[in-house]
Amino acid sequence: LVKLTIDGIEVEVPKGTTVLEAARKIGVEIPTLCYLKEINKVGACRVCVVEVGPRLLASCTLEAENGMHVKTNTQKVREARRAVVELILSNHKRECTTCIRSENCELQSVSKELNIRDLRFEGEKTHEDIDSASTSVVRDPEKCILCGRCIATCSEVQTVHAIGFARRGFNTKVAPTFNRALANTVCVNCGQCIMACPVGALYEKENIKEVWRAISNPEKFVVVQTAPAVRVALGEEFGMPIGTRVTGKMVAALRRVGFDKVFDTDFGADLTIMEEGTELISRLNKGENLPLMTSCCPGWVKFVEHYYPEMIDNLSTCKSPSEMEGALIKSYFAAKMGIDPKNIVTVSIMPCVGKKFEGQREELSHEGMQDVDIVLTTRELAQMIKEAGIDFKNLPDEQFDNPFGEGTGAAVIFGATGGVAEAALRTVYEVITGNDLDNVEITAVRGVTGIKEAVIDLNGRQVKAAIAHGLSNARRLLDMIKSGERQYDFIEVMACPGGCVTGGGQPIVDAKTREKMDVRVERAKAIYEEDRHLPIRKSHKNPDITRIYEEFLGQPNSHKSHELLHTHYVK
Ligand code: HC0
Ligand code: SF4
Ligand code: SF4
Repeated sequence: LVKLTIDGIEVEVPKGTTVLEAARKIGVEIPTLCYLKEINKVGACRVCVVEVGPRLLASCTLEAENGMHVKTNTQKVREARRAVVELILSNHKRECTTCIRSENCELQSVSKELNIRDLRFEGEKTHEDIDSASTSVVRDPEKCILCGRCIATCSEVQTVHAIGFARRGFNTKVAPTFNRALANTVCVNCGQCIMACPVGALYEKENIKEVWRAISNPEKFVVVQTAPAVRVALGEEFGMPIGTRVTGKMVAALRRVGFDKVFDTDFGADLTIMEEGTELISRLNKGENLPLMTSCCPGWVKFVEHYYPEMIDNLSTCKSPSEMEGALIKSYFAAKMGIDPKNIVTVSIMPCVGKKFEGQREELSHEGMQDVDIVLTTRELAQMIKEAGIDFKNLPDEQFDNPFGEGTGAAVIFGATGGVAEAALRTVYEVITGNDLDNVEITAVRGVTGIKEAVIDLNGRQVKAAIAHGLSNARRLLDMIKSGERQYDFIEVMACPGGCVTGGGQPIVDAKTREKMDVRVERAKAIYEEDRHLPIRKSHKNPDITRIYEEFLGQPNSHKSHELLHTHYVK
């Protein structure tokens, strides 16, 4: 332990603690911008300066030492912080009222905290074009404050290295190499850079207008489905605490927004378990293309295509749950309703910006129609609800529509890392052994450890599963498999750390809040709570799933299933 004083208050902290962390411990607030817990700690922006003796030092990188006397609230400190922020603002495209991050901008909050009213350094500004070629991520360099949080996320957390600092001095900027458009790089569209950005320099490609247009077109039958993770985060956009479940209110809101049918992607998730579980059993029997790798995360699929093309055949041929459901809406459901599928618009509400890319992949279409036409993020849905003047917090709870409104507990846990594996194990175990699984909660695959493992005994055969979330962990896992250090039968990967609950399309949580709580854990708790509250917790026990096989698909992995629910990625 080391002992120091901050503003005259004595504080004892473990060695290695920074002055910033020590100050927060005793309730002394120090503003930050470039600092992002466990991801970016570079002391670059210097808004967190404190006075130590005669010197001003960045507290986010300053290690607490015995006998240190730190002052955080002196004239010199306040002036220095103000100067830093004024300089940033002098070269910032200040369109606060129309900015996508208005009211959720860390630069705005810091300026307000420091009472910045007029700028002393108004001068030349850098001019850069907006890069909006990507299906998922838009970059506006004129709003970038060069904090480096997105770069650290892309490089360290995701090991994708799609963006970096380019040029020097006044002209420094964050960009892909050779200043290419993000769409033409190795970017996997995970959107984690958006979650790290304190300002409006990175944001999702908005598709709200297309959805309003479809809804107001009387020719179009507009069907919406919502991913598992959306229901545990949407409430945050309306001021509810992190980890609040709002499933029923979300359904009510979607009806009031004007969708003709409100379906649950959970149905697609249960279907995925039937198809992927059957695929796993068949690969285990043949000993082919093992480990079977999940293919429901578009960020992960693209990562494999770029970095591990030799393992593409290990990917499951299953389309993602939302794509499967889209395909069924335009075939089974359209026929049932007597609607020409060309007049159906399928909208997916996802916690993800990569799903926007997925939606447009030609591998995920059928008879010239995309399975999913438009993908909106959780944030975009919240925006639509606000535009529609809906009082979200006071909505009643409503139920999803049939025939794709029934999902099990196994489906809802897809939204947290380990969930797909747990759901698959619940079903595969019962199908193969013929025994009932008494305890459906497979805790070994839960939690935020980077790589998790589980072994399950299937009639004497030990089936080994591994789960990774965050692409740096996925990379470690694949490298261990390639080197022969580890062997598995099944692996689940989600590109986003924590899985979809903390996907790139979810409500953005500022650095200060991220310091105090693990958002992944809080939202996952809500997901597991939803699972516990559902009457059916195994995909193969979903009566709507049984019905669609009886009425339409035949068996899992049948010819019809292959035509509609499976795809193939090529090198
Ligand atoms: Fe996910 Fe999904 S669980 S990818 O993370 O598999 O986006 O929530 O919708 O499709 O179900 C995201 C979340 C989904 C899909 C499901 C899967
Ligand atoms: Fe990197 Fe993901 Fe952002 Fe692409 S979307 S630049 S891969 S963090
Ligand atoms: Fe999208 Fe989920 Fe994959 Fe993140 S983990 S890229 S949110 S599917």
